[in-house]
Amino acid sequence: PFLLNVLEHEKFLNGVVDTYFIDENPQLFKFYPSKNRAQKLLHFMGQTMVNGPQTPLATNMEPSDVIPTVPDIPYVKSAPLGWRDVLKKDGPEGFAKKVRDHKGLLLMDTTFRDAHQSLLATRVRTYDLKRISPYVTHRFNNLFSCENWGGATFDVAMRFLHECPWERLQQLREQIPNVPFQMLLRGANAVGYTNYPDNVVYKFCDLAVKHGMDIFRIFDSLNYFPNIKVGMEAVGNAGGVIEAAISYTGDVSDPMASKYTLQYYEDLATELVKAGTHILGIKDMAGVLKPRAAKMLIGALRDRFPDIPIHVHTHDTACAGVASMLACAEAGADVVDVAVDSMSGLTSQPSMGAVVAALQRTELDTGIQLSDVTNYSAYWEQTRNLYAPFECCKTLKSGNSDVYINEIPGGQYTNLQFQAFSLGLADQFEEVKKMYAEANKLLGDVPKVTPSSKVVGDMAQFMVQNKLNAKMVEERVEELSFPVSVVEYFQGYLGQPPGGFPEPLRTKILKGKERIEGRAGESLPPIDFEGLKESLEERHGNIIREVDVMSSALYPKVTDDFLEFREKYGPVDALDTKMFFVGPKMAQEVEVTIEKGKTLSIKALAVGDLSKAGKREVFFELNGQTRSVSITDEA
Ligand code: 3PY
Ligand code: ZN
Repeated sequence: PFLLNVLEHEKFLNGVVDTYFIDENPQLFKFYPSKNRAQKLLHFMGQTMVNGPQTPLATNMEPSDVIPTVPDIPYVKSAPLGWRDVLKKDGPEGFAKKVRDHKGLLLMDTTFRDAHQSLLATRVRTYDLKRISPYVTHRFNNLFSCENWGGATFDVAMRFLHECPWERLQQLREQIPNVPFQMLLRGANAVGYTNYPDNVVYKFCDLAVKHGMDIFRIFDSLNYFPNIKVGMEAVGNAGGVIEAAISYTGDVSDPMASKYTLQYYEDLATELVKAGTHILGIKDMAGVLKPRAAKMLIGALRDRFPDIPIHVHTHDTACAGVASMLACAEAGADVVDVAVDSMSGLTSQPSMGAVVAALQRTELDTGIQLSDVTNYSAYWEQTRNLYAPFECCKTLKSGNSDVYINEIPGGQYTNLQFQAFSLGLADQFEEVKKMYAEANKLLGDVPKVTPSSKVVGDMAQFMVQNKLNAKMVEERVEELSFPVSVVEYFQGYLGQPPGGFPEPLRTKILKGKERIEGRAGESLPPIDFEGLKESLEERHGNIIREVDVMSSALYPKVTDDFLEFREKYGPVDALDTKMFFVGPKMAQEVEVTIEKGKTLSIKALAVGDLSKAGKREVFFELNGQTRSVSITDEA
């Protein structure tokens, strides 16, 4: 598939080639990949037709046949002004001040990130995000922000959707110039599951800003301030808006609470404000902030920090999200998180339409039109049907107030269920949820959010599989072989938990293994980006961009696989979603735009018989001409 570019050199073409020609022109031996993207796409489609989906589907539900209708936008030449224009003009501090001075309640729309991370296993593709982006630009210019990046989207984009997360960000930025973009940054863990060297976090934020990111919600899964601080500094240096966030757990309205009290949150908020956060984030990742607790917490923080905008995030797992967000708004929050109606509720965010309607004609009016929400929601209702194979919440048909007991984050709920199913523990999912609460206590009662939530989840599954309860774990700790994530947590790889590690459990589990007492990232040697680039080029040729190097620093194996896949199959992100997941229907003509102004017309014609060599010829019509690809039948 590689073309030798010596063949295109002017001197070579003119026959002026002496023996030094090659020595003097080392660039001739840098190869670039073949440009035949159309043939590669046919290859991908042929693979899907012969061997089934090229990305694992979670269930046997079929993506629906719908082509979601994009609502009309008014014909205007340019995008209306939005909060991003304020940010560009006034910078992060000026932006924060104007947000604080704003009278109505502002909304962040999570539809492009957390909503589908929580409901559809993060599988929504750039293709569907881009289609609705002009509508967001024109009808939702009042949004505080559009959350569209970070969290699990980075890794899932490459691992399962075979698309580049950086290209997603850049392409959405081109479509939505006026609404600030927001992302979720896991502090020193960036968009991964473990501490990275500091230079990775710094460069990651720098590249994110360069590709269009504006506001960074920065948290740490143990509320460990040194981990949050690394993220804050990285974002500040990159010129982004710093939204340092407290991960909320427990119940401040419970008079018996002894660990996660108002005082605990006020102290942490004070640290974040002192460290220079532009906005104070409250991240209620499980949706356990009850309305009364919301009033107490936001009220206390509002009194203490009258000048800092407060931005609250929640999940609607128990169906109390709208009530809580209204309570936050009344207690003085400036911004709350919602998802468009058809992508809201349950483990996702509360409904945008419900919050908009509740505040109409009040002092807190959001300035968003309910009819626009309806149109936006209709698009997403249809689009969601394309992702039917990932609607796996079989047990989550309704709200679940047991979240106040197990405190499972919204984003983890579906994941844990997937894992329970794949381990053959489907019937025991209830048991896993109960054990999750016990595992949390064993690990020291920690905030549970990526990656600490994974540690608690792994521990819970381990306990269910081995028929252990907390007491039995404590009694038999020396003879048990714990999951790697649990051992690493106790070693201190994620940071230090509030109140310290539980003893004697830690000592007994570690059995003399190394302990990190401070911040893990501090002792990690910096990544050599140049060296990494060279090693990527050795494997993939001369196609490596700065962003690929960064992706590889975060997820080496996933990035290698992604680059190899792209080399083999071309821009599969250009295919519509049903086609991407399950391939084309026979004889149906589809248009695929592989770049602006370059559209292919493709029709699948036939799949040939199995040859002696175990292959099948798959026939297509490509722009009116017959083409075929030869595919090994893996069955
Ligand atoms: C993530 O880290 O991806 C989260 O959404 C945490 O809530
Ligand atoms: Zn969330």
